[in-house]
Amino acid sequence: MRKLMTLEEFTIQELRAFPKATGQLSGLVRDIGLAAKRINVEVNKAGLMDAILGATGYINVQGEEVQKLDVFADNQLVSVLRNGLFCAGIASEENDDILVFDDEVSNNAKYVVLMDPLDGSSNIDVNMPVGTIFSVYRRVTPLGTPCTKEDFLQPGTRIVAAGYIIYGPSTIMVYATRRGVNAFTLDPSIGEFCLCYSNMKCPERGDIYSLNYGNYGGYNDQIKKYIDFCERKKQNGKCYTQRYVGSLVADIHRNLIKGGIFLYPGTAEKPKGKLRLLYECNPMAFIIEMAGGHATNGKQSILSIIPDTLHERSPLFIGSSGMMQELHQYIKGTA
Ligand code: AHM
Ligand code: MG
Repeated sequence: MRKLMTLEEFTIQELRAFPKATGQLSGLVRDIGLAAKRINVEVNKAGLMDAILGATGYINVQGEEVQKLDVFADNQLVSVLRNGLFCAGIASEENDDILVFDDEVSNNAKYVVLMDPLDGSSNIDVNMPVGTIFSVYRRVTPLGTPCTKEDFLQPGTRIVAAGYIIYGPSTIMVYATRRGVNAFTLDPSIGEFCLCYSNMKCPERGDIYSLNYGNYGGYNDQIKKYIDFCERKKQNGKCYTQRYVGSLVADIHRNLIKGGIFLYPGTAEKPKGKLRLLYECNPMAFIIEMAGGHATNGKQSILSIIPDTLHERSPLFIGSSGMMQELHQYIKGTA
């Protein structure tokens, strides 16, 4: 029988190959994997439980209604990371400010974690995929002291590792470091994430473009022209296809595997669009770039943006490198 490598075995193999590594990052990712399994259990039974499904009635710092599962996911991640050994503090899309763990062990931890505990939560009520997104940064403040906001307001170029978990027909964790991108499917029979795609590469081209068409009227002329081009464009004799789940993790996961481009441009009303730089754009940009794709805000690489605030938003254009080049010709007006 073929033996599948678990996430734990995979991270141990990586450590064996790099004896100087301390194992802190691997430990952190295994902790996130544990929280993801707990979130997965609740997401799977969401339709059964009125107590979990639906809104809490609270409004989060983004001015949106918080779903109960968002709160559950946030609590699980905070709890494993707070009780673990490797994380000095957290910034979460669900919380206004950073959470500094501030105890002796945590103050000596090298890393901070930024996360969107349950992205696409408006999909919960209709049983569509949702996801958890995370990124890990090495702190810039001295070890032995509590982490500060400075540790979190770093550009994406400083990301050490990032990943997402998609709770779909199966539950998959995609995990990227500078050494590559790998995906692990949760095997419910043993309760472990098992390696299913190693060294993932985003195809240089695909035939999928993905955006919220409802915002078309608010886009600038360059973006409108690019979308019009997508409507006419053929790739290998096939027309481009428009696909939009409305759950970033699902839209990016599909494009990572099949090749494609995802756009969330700014509009006249919301020039910075909707997506959050630190919790959504940066981790996705890191994953896609480590897989050979590109991500920009239309003017510069997403990962090079120096953040001013924890919850700032950014337009996001991300996907297959060949399709991103095409888009940029339209943005620059040279197409
Ligand atoms: P959320 O963090 O409140 O769930 O919002 C983020 C989600 C993304 O998953 C998705 O890409 C986007 O919002 C969809 O927005 P829209 O409904 O405007 O197309
Ligand atoms: Mg989100």
